Amino acid sequence: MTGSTIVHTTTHYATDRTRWRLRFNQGRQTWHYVSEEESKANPQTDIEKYWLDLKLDAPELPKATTALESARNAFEFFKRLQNEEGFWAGEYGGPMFLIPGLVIAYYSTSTKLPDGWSEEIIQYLFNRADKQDGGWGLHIEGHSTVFGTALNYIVLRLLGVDAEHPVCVKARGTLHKLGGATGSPSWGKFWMATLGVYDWDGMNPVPPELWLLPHFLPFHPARYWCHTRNVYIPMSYLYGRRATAPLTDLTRQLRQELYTQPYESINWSQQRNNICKADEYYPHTKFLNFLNSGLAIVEMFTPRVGLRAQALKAAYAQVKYEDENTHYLDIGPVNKCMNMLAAFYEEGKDSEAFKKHVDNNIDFMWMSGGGMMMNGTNGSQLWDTALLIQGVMESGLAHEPQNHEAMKKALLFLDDCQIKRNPPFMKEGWRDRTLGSWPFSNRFQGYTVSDCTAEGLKAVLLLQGKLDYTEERIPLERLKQAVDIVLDMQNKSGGFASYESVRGPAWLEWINPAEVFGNIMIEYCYPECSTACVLGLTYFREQHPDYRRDEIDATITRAVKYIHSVQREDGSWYGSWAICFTYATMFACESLSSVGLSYDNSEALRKACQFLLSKQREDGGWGESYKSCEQHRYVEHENSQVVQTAWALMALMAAKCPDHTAIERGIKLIMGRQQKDGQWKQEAIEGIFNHSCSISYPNYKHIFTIWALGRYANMYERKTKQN
Ligand code: LAN
Repeated sequence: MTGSTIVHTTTHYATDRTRWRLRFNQGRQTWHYVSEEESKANPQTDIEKYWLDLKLDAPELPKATTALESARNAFEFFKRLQNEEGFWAGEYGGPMFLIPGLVIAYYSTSTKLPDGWSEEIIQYLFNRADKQDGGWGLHIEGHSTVFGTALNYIVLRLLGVDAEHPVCVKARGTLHKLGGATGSPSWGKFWMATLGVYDWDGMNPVPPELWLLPHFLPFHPARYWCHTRNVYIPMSYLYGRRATAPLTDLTRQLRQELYTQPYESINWSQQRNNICKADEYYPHTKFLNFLNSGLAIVEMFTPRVGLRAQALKAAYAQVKYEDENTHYLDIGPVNKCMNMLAAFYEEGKDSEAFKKHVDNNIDFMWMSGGGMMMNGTNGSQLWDTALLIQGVMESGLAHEPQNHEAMKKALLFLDDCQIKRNPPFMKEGWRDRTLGSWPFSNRFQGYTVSDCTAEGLKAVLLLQGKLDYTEERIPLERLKQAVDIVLDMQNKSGGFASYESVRGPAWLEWINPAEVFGNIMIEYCYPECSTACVLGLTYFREQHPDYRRDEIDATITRAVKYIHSVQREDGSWYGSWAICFTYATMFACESLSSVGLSYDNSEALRKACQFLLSKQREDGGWGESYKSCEQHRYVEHENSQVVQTAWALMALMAAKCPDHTAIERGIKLIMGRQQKDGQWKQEAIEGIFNHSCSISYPNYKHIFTIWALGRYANMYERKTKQN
């Protein structure tokens, strides 16, 4: 195998942007680089032009003078981006550690990238290199790290960019200043080891034997957070068999380019715990280091037969369950690429499994005006669509005739997107039920998420129950299934976690080996997820008061108690899935308000309002930096942000904060930033995960603005509420 022949070498790092097409198929969203003839035959749609930053002919709208008019203009624009299946597609980039897994997996398996990918991935990395030092970070807004810089440097080189290209020279300089690739966090060490440019002895062991342990042990991997568990399954398999791509001229060169000393002179076993300070967010505990030292000794004497062979079988069986349970999409892009590599080593290049993996990678790739990225999931279809519907409903816009079609189409999508089966390998793969739930993206990926199920349920209840022009697409039986799922997911604390209920003890975090993320070992409860569940159940109870009534009542009470219990001294809530205190405080206020609490009768809501009001800026807006999530304290962004202003306003209005002037100033800021065609421009990144990594929710600038403006219109501009 000669690596250099597989991914075609590129000299022009761009494609003809007018030839990209976005296709939809039952919730899947995939970009294709089509031929010139095909491109001519099918002109680009507004959706494609919008996401590619090409000019789109959205007309200028009459200037909005009220919040309602502003929301109406916004939806006029945003409707253009709804597709024929009824959902809103979108970019979901941000993390900078995803593309490397993909490109390394393609290179290691001599698989050719589809047309246009190579050029546009290079484009993306060129655009995202730090303007000052030329490196890359953990995510697009982060400082340069070894993880980001070493791995993305490798990507450029594997895709054919010359080592002496100015972008590579600059990035390499930064990598060396940071101490070279030996200081990479463990996930980077892993990918480099599979490529053959880092020695497996320099990696802390990830023994596949973990899968042979009895389940009653509190540290059994089935108890980990499903994302973490699904990353360590294929990682343990590939580690356990030291799966390494054959050396090529290029990887030989990389061995010399990535380090500050000759490759041959590196003392690998000393690199296991060498993590560059710029990368480290969650340092190893002493306990983990102690454990790893022991495991490293055991590893030296572990033969590749006997127990290890059995363990590899057990680990690969788990890879297979995950693949089969998710139509080979997998829970996320990290395990997707690892499972693809595992399938290659275990089943071979011609296997069905490997081919399915290759075919489905396209679901994660997103083409943008700045090049091609890998999304954090295979999209945010359900999430964005369900939230938007609620904004449009609350604003009353859903009743206006020009919006009926859009609402009907959205309902079709919600119908399609609900998961209608349990995972085929549920028990074996340690999965929970999925029948009746809604996922974050589409039903093929098929993981239940607590709040996505609840938001999907809310959206359906609104569309089917509150509009006189929609038909009942989703029968009560299926709504009950969703309620069953939600009821099952509550934890002892009363709170709701993300994908599953909490399965393992909190001390498992002591063995968090990932260095760059916090709180990843087990599920935790979140005010955001808990709120969605409270409201989902509340909406359902209102329309169907008899089904599991006592349990629903009790669940809501316990969840609200949980939300009260995690309010901070200053009146805020810490947000885990978007930035940060502003986001979670909005959710918490919604919960409390849904049980009849308000500024007048709740100390918690008064404190929440005071907190938010204390953060309002001169210009009337709010702006929080992603650093809040890292540092667990409110950190101001340089500028106020439309999205966060909308969140703060939604919270204040939910709490019935009496300070109308403050709310009005916020609304003015949002309206003032609206463009003539009704849209808002992209500002800072909105989302976060694992306390350290930001992620984009570009549709939020339309969804939450419409929602906040709509709420304002109802509370202050309209005499009577319409819904
Ligand atoms: C997501 C995206 C959506 C998000 C919400 C629904 C918004 C949230 O309320 C619950 C948690 C969830 C589902 C979530 C969990 C973690 C994800 C999947 C992500 C932030 C998107 C990317 C991230 C995933 C872990 C990225 C891959 C990285 C690893 C550490 C494996």
